[in-house]
Amino acid sequence: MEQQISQGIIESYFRKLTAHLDNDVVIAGGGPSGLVAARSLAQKGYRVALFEKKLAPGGGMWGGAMMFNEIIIQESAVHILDESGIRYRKHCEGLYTFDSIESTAALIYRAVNAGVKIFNCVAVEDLIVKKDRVAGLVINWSPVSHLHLHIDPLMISSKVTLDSTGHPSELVGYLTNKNGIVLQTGTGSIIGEKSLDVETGEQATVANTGPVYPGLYVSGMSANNVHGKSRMGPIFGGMLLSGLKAAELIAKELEL
Ligand code: 48F
Repeated sequence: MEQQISQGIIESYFRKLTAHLDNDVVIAGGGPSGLVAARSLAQKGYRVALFEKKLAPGGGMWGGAMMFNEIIIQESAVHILDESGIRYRKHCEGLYTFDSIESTAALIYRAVNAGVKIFNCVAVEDLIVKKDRVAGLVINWSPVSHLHLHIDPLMISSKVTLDSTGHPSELVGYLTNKNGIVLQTGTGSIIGEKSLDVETGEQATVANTGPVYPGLYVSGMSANNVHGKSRMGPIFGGMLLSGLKAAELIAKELEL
């Protein structure tokens, strides 16, 4: 019995991992924008793997604002809650509240149920860059970097990569710090996010979602950090809409 339990877990995990050594899309970071993008791409029929360095995907959603586990969303993004089966209530004209636990769990479930394979506790520590194009991820177990263990990583190939690592834009950082390249923003480095402004931050999150280098897209707060736009605090419509936009743009590139 004990041997069968171990064998079942090891075999099914490695079946899953082996099936995702090569992908249409790899996503780094399982916050709201990454989860929505992942689900939408899987629903369109693409092979999608998402790598999340923490034990639980969900990023900045679980804690709501200052650990008050409620989130605000604007009218224009409510349709994503409807599609995900997340309940909400009207707070005032144009703004709705919803439970951060129900919604985070729902976004994770919907992504996996649509066919996304999520690998948690796995940190993306670098990119594969070939012939001036990002061609996938370099990954390692998160505890390896926490414990500063000197252990080489593994590689995951992909046609397109999405940086949805939130505020630090970790993938774009690896690309610019190591390769001396110029991003499609016209700069050779991340500009860095500005202080909080809800309206411009929300608008910029969606506007700046897109490619920043051949093979590499940004979504969510990563997009604002790369382009030097404002943070917006605990309003999440822009994050969800950014995920949808990233999926649409990536699907368009993959169709070509
Ligand atoms: O930060 P996060 O939730 O990203 P997002 O989709 O949403 C931002 C909002 O949560 C909030 C906000 C809204 O007003 O400003 O901050 O842009 O999720 C990012 C996820 O990426 C993971 C991280 O643990 C988190 O779950 N992550 C970060 N770096 C890595 C990573 C990495 N190198 N490898 C794997 N996962």
